[in-house]
Amino acid sequence: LPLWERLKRRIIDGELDGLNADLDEALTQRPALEIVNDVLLDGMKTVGELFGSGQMQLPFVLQSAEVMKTAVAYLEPHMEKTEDGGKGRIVLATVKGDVHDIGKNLVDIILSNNGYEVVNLGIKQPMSSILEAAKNERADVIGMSGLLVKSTVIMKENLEELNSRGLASEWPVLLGGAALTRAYVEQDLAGLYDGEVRYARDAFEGLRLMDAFMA
Ligand code: B1M
Repeated sequence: LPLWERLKRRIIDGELDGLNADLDEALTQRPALEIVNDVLLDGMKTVGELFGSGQMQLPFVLQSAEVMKTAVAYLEPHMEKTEDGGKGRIVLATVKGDVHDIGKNLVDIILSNNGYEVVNLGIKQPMSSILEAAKNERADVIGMSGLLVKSTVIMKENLEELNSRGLASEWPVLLGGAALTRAYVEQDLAGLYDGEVRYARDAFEGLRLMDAFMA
């Protein structure tokens, strides 16, 4: 198989052997971020489709996710960085009940490489932990990720909690993850949240929105 097809296949098949050699070759031809976005994420998309249609079982999805994570970790040192980390600080978490963290961790990488400090709390984070970290770390923004449909409901509850504690004006909120839609966030959730809440389709939109929040 040609290199790009082979890399994509590695994600789909969960095949770690020889991954680094292929990534080294890829790095001689394209920037690290492009390899992630155009090749590896394309593989994850196929995994999602196969799983969704019942053609792939969960343990294999887990293997694909491991290869994806390994590849991103290998490529990260090759990604462009701006030197200054002082543009602002975001507390980032996958919401309660949700273990999906590949997208969240990509957001972490893109923001960290572009001048933001990221306090990455990990997965399955209840609002109490997110709030505590936002306070203790003096965060400028709260970022929540979630891929399950039920996570979209959790996000709504979290915003309602910020409202009811009178904290909505403290933190603009950035939301992302495959189960969300722009309309749900920018119409439904924005309508109920007393502060600012925005939807990021991908990590780059997340970066643009951070820049806008901090402007
Ligand atoms: Co799960 N899973 N999974 N899974 N999984 C989905 C989400 C699903 C759509 C698959 C499907 O059915 N087609 C489906 C959800 C269905 C639904 O809710 N309606 C699903 C399911 C059902 C489940 C389980 C319930 C399966 C089960 O146990 N029976 C279970 C849930 C466990 C739980 O959370 N409690 C489960 C488990 C898993 C694995 C552990 C095996 C693994 C996750 C491993 C890991 O993350 N460490 C996994 C995976 C890999 C997927 C799919 C295949 C791929 C997700 C992914 O990593 N995509 C996924 C299919 C899909 O998404 N269509 C699926 C790549 C990643 C880069 O994209 O996270 O969307 P994403 O991030 C994007 C943007 O969304 C955005 O930026 C990123 C790109 O730049 N973004 C943000 C994300 N967060 C952001 C935050 C921001 C800004 C942007 O600011 C704060």
